[in-house]
Amino acid sequence: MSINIRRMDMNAEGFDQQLDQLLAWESVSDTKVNSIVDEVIARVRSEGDAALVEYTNRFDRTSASSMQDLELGQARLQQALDGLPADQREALEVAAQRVRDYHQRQKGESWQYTEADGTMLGQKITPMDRVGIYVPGGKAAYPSSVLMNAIPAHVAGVDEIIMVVPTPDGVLNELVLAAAALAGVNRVFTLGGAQAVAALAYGTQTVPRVDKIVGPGNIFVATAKRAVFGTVGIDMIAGPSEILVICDGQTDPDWIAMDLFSQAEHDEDAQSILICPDADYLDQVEASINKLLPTMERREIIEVSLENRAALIQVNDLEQAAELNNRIAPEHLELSVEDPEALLPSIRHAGAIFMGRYTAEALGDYCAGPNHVLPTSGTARFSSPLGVYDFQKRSSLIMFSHDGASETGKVASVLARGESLTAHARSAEYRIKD
Ligand code: HSO
Ligand code: ZN
Repeated sequence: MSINIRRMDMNAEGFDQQLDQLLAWESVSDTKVNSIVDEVIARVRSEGDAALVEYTNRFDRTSASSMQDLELGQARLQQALDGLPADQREALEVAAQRVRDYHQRQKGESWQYTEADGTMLGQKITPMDRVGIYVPGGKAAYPSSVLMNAIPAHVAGVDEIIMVVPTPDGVLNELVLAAAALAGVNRVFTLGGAQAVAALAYGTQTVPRVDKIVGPGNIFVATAKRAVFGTVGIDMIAGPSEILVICDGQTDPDWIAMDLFSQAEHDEDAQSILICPDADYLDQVEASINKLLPTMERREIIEVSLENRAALIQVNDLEQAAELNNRIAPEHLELSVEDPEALLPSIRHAGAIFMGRYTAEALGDYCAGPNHVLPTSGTARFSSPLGVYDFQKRSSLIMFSHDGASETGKVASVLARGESLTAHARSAEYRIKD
């Protein structure tokens, strides 16, 4: 039995409408979830640790008697790292090192310059004091995401990185703890859901309040992050994974089918799109999909994802493929073509661009080096991968010499009087030389 995948032709009538339908996805906002989350946040704010212990015992079926039972020390993280099979430990270490090397290059530097009259202007970069990293529990617990969220914060110079991870039924994920040990996480609390987000945002007797919360989570976590935004910073609210492949029709179709599966297996809402100028090649990839699907462990998820949200799209040429990519602005773009560098100037919007037939997107998810936390749902039009810059902030520096204060003060005085703000004007005028 073959599965049903949408076929589209960019030059056919009605394409624009079909494309809108294909891309339609809205993050769910549920009034019932909102009211539960509001109540959880309010109770954590007013009762602190006691509410955290109660919610955790209830939602995660644990039997903690105090917050002491919900914190893991550094020794426990190190124990997880030491207990890993050698191949897993080595892979995790290589990945952590590659991610660190890449992110080192993103560090922003402070700068300043001096004008002729001695006035100095500049920009000072300061890392955040403390950040919180949310790591989902259960089946969506990805050690790679611990590395991708914590390492940029560590490289930025954040003083304290606090991780929260739910442990349903008290079950700990050893790989997640090992990744935390490698990534420079300072404290770990086995908390999850809206209560963990509230604890990080407002602080409790035991959990210190942070300046920013990053990391993916379920609808309760996403709703709680939205609710505390403003009190703390948050990263983007991620939508389902997406992959868009532009292929010239010369790559082994099995490779492309598997690349599409690799994002489809994340969840039923994930989106996989292939664009190619060669209709026969689209047939070949479809045949590969049907051949390989029965061999996949997560075939049920892949099948739903492909039937609901995948598309095989024919275009005239690679330039038209690039134009379509720019309308979609995908999270991940694979340029599976002979000369990806020639096509690169035409690509304007994508979270990450994987160039050439050998560059499987999956490598980027784990160990290429760049971050795998990327803008989804078309937001690559205006936002960027998670990076060191998300954990640093900028302060402006201004220092006038007496000459500078006098000259520039005259300008300020005129503008202030134009706004009828006399204190501003006089404050500047005091410093004008006679
Ligand atoms: N592709 C996901 C990240 C990930 N993949 C983690 C495997 N593990 C982000 O879109
Ligand atoms: Zn992935």
